Amino acid sequence: MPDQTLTKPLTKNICPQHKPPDIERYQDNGGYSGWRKALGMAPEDIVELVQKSGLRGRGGAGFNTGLKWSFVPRGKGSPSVKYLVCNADEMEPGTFKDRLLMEQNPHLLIEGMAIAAYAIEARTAYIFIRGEYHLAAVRLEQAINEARQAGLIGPDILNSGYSLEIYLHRSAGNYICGEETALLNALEGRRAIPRAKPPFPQVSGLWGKPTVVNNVETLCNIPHLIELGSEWYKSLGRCQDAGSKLFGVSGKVNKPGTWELPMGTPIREIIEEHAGGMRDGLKLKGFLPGGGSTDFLGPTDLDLPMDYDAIAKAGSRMGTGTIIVLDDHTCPVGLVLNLSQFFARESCGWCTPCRDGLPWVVEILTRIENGSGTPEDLDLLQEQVARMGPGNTFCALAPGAAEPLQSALRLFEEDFIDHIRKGRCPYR
Ligand code: L3W
Repeated sequence: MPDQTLTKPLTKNICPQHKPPDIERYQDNGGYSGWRKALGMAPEDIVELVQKSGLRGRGGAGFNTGLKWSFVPRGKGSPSVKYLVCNADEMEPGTFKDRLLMEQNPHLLIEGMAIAAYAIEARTAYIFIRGEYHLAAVRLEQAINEARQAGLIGPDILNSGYSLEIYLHRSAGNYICGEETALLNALEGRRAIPRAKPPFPQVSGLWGKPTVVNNVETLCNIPHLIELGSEWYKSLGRCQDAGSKLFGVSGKVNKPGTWELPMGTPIREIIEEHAGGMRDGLKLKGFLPGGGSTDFLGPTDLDLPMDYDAIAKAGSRMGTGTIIVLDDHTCPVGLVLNLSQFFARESCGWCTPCRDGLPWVVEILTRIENGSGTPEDLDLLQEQVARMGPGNTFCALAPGAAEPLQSALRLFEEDFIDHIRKGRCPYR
């Protein structure tokens, strides 16, 4: 059995309401030992170890992290300049997990970035952070300075011959900046619109150079994984997916929050035990398992484990792992309208289905919610869902925005019809 204190490797140093550990306390608790170990390993071996561990990207898509790193060209004839970018533009509705890590354990992210950059042979790394995350930015700047002063980043790290600079870049602010290629455009000072893929950033990314973009939580998994190995990491999960995960719950539960739990923890356990169950008198009507751009699931799905494949099999996505609970006193039409307003406002306007489709969806949903909707509006919404689907847009924003809408139309059809029939919102 792994050391009990390390079954929660990401949040082990976190004490809410307190300052994060400075570099001394972080190192006293074993911090930077993963980085010291990594510096004695061949970069290719680190990539192989991470790939074997089964770590999947925690930003929403769940792509195998080591596999992503393995696409970066290396060896003779490969570009000498490569980049690592940490995606800290956390803005998915209902998602507040990366902020916790950055504010409360910034050195863990710096250490994970150092190892990842070394593994892909990058000598420059950026943290692209959401503009509103002021406290996290201040604490990260401080951690970067401390790590540089301690010789753990900067030139010729610990006499290894390897050098790395880490820069913090504050986003000007827009959800689309979190899409990896729009993020790269923003970093280059261009308009933040997504690029066509392929080529994927691992081959042609920032300024056309090989670039790996990883989410904050993904990178925070790396130090312990390197220190304790892939078998240890796999053993943390309660399912075929490896590791621990920050799961969150928002909505009308008793204790909304974020907790580090084994991958594969059943949804019921997360909502009932960790989030304290539904508030008095309310019943769970449905939930979005992984942020605002995932499909609704219903009460019969509560015993599913939170793992990528199980949730996909049930018709949704684990996304960021942050559950939004819908109770039986909250209007599902209003909830989907609220999400659609967000996605419409945050669209970059590059593709027609997103730029024009989302405001149209908002218009129709507003009509229905206000009591002037017609049965034809439901057909119009279905048409929009089809137009915004995968393959019709440059990036996942519109297809993601379509997910809660399409599943709400199916699971809560009666509610939509009731609004139209009664000519008002029955929840008001
Ligand atoms: C090489 C291939 N690389 C995929 C890489 C790709 C990227 C990663 C995931 O959207 C989701 C989205 C949101 N060769 C590759 C390849 N890659 N195929 O793998 O790629 P992809 O395309 O599956 O997803 P994505 O476009 O990165 C991310 C969802 O996350 N989401 C949003 C979260 C938002 C936040 C936030 O606010 N910070 O986390 C929530 O569910 O809808 O589906 O690196 O290069 N053949």
